[in-house]
Amino acid sequence: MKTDLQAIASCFALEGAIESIDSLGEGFINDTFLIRTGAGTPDYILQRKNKEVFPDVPAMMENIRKVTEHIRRRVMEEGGDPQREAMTVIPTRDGALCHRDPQGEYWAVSIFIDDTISYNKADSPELARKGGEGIGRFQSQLADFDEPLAETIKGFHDIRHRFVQWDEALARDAAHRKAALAEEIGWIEERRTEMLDFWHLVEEGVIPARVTHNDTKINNILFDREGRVLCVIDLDTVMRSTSLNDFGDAIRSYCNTGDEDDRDLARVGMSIEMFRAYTEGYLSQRAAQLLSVETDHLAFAARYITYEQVLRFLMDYIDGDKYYKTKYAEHNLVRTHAQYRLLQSIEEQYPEMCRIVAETAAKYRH
Ligand code: ADP
Ligand code: GN1
Ligand code: MG
Repeated sequence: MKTDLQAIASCFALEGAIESIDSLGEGFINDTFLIRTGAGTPDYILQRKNKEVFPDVPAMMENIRKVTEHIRRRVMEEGGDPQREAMTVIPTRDGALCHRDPQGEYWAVSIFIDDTISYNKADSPELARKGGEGIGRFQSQLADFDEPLAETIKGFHDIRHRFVQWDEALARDAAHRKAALAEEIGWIEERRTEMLDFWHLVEEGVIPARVTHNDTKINNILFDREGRVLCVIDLDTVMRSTSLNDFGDAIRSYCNTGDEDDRDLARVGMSIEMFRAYTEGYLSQRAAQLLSVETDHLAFAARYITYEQVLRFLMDYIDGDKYYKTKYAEHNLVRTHAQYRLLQSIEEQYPEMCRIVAETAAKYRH
């Protein structure tokens, strides 16, 4: 049945008359639309939230409401523009944070932040530095957030949980692809122990839990025309975890010289220049707050999150492409190879990355 976007949009407390509704963005998870209204009233983002990925959309929207209200208060204290530097969730006309349509799909609306620029990778060290500052600022804004948050995706960056899913996916071999993937499966298995050893520090509380975004890839950040981070969006995965996730996922996207799904592996690699710049921006905001056990693991976080991404793309391919949106049959396998090439590049440059983090942390700690 065709979705009646107009009817769905009308359920929300929008200002102005709806002039158009068009598909928008490159997200892999939700379906996103831009609602244009006339001059003098805001435009809006309408999203079908993916209920296969997020089992409790109302609880997720409650997280987003709490977090965006907190950020809005902080932006106002800092003298910023709360309409552009914080996301604004628009409730339904009945006051709910999301609308459930007759097919059981969940929809949510927020204000569209216009006149912004988005990127898929950093095009200059300056942009990477500003990106690091922006994520540092986001984490600082939420440092005193003390309300409960629902776990919107169970074990999202918990590699022990990911291995349970991985082992199940291999056992199921739902798409009968496993036999052809011995080499790729080996990439995951070779690194299983070192990844679990790292995660053990999180499980033991040695590395503390903080409120983190968990999906800081560069296209989840809106930049202004001066190249500053205006607003961090896609808050579906804001939860308590380790702040290292946000650093690692940002490095994975900002510093890749190729595309996340590049077929030409010669283009893929981690730019140490971008790494230095992002680290500089991030630690300029966060070095004084982070424990040394956190800074000591920042460089490793880039390995951890990139490894996890290889695992997730490969697992989805083995499962028959159920999780991520794909554009062609082998897309998840191409993504796996490109992310693995990136992981190798990060591993090769790891000693230098550790040196850069240590020097930069020392510079900003006091
Ligand atoms: P997904 O979870 O599918 O990645 P996102 O929340 O990231 O969905 O939204 C997809 C894209 O829509 C973003 O990358 C961004 O380009 C655009 N977008 C989403 N929310 C807003 C917003 N409030 N203002 C402007 N653009 C937005
Ligand atoms: C997804 O939602 P989006 O497209 O911003 C995914 C991330 C992955 C990323 C890979 C909820 O991000 O975890 O790192 O794709 N989000 C979710 O590009 O699974
Ligand atoms: Mg997104």
